[in-house]
Amino acid sequence: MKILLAATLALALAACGSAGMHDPGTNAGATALDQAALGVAATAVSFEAGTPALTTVSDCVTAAQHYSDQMKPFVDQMTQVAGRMDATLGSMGRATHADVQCSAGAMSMELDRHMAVVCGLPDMSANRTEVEQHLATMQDFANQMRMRAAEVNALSGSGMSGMGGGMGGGSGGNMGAGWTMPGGGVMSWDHHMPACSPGGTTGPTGPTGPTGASGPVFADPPAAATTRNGNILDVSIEAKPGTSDLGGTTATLLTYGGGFVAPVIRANRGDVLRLHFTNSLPAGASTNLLGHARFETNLHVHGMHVTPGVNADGVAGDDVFRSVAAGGGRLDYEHDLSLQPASSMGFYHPHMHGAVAEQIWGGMIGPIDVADDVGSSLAAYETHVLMLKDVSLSGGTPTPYDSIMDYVMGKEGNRVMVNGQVNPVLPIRPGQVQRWRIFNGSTARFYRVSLEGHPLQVIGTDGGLLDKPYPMTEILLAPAERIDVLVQASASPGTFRLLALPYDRGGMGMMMGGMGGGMQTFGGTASAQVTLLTLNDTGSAAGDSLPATVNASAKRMAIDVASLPHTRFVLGMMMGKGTINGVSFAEAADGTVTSYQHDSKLGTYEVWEIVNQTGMDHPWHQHVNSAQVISASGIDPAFGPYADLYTNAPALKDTVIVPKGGSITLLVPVLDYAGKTTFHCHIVEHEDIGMMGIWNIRP
Ligand SMILES: [Cu+2]
Repeated sequence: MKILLAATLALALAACGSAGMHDPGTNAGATALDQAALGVAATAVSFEAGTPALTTVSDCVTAAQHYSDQMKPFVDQMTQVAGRMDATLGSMGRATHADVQCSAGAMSMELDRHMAVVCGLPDMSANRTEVEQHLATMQDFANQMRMRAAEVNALSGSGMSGMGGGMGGGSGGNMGAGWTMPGGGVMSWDHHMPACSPGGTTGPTGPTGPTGASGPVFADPPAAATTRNGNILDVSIEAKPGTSDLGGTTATLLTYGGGFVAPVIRANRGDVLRLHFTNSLPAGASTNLLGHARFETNLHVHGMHVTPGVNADGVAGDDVFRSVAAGGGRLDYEHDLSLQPASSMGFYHPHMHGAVAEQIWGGMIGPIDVADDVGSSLAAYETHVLMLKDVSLSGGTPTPYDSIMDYVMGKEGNRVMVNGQVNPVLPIRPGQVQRWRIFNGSTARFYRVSLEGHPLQVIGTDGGLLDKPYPMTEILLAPAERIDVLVQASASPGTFRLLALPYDRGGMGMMMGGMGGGMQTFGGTASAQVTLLTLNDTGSAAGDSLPATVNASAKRMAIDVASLPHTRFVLGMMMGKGTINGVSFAEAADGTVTSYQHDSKLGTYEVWEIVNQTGMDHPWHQHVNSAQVISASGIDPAFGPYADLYTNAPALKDTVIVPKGGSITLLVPVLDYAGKTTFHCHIVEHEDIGMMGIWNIRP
């Protein structure tokens, strides 16, 4: 049996690209299309009659099929009509078609989500009430989609001649909270319809950019306040609730320092970075869905080659097993960056097992930017930090983790931001070369990054600079991955969008074992195209050029891997838990830890083969030591360029995508620092449900 939910979504979102929009066939047959589509809307209304009984997982699959079949004509209809509106409504078309498509996509995704919840319940009979609630919501969405499709049809059908009276019959929605059409018509969506992504063409706009393009003017993250004494760099970091403007909406978030985006810590190789951490998140909060204290936290430095234990002076290193109490708990950390590569890029974020996802989702992640060596030729380029992060809000706060499926699927937000801004405008001069240090600070969203009309010249990754620029038309960026790119603006002025192209990081297909087999997926992890920022190429020409060489000393490690110890790590998901080699990381109330543990000997090299036996991509992350990708295999075409880059360039990676149904092999140096640390999936929701193990590096 084929699961069509993901396909339905793909259909809705594929049409968001311009190709579908300007399909001459769609335009030519506009009137006939409307009639046909209205015919569909008028007849396909009955969900009750054919709804299958739900008692087993396979029933659930049947139900998924049923709802998918019911939804498909409406999604089709809306995307087709959207295309027609775009072609015929001229200047007003841009917003309208995007809204229609976006809503179709969002509804489809929401339907997927509810289906995933229903089918993911371990015992359907025992959770009858919950199942019925979700089914009711799905029916409601499907019915609403039918009504909205009719509404869109009525509007666009009469649109050319009378937009003012454009709302046809069959609406039934309230007229207050919709989107206003030129000429007075209002397209309404009921209050409980899923929100539309503002990250594309429909987001709220701020002040007008330098010229032409509209949106807030791009801003780098603020720099963290530091005190320097020789190579001692002191930084105070406070976790606390704070209020920020996110693309025109005021939101109360979990922050570092009171605002979002978190400040960037700028350090040098050779610094002793002393982080003075205070946890001012409120004490006394309840435990979360997983049973962990919601606001207990700590501060991990991701991607830093530093000790995972305690420093010689007794101060904590990057010890992720310590916790800092809410309500004012303090801990000082000390990180000796003498062995940290220059030009590398890291993060600071919580690593409190069971609460990581909620805290990062809520806003607690910030970049660490390790400077270039003095005299680097890269200093000549205008450089920006791009911190990518998504969130959804409900009632002005991040939407809560309220089902185990939030953890199984990983949460993606409908508000996709760069440095807390929605689609900001970044000015560049014709011919100018800019350097962008791009961080994926999302909990679960993958970004398939591409710049219209321009290659991205990749010059660095997680662990520092590459030997030369690697031109890429697109590259995947999983949670916690970083790329350092040069962009040379076209000599011809214009605006160019930095996009996250559509990508499907997979779903629950293989988890549900035996329900049709293979790689079929359902549960909405397919993401639509999003505009991250708009590059405004304007002004006087610059005479910049790209470097031929970036870091002459960067070379792939040439080690005969055949003689090295070889370990296989198998990633799995089962019954709402993530596993490594069959073991799910867990911490009992009395502190007892259950974990898969891998022991290594300091001063050696190892080969790690990481195998993904789930239907979903997992970004593998190991602490302390960055590794070289020896081989990578996956089925998604978007994984091809990624695998090519990392198996050929001298890249040091601490986070690597293990694609659905695929595997990666790493050459792992085990150097310089002994102690106990971890490896885990960096869809941090998966870490929270146990896709983590202990890495014990023996002296
Ligand atoms: Cu994962």
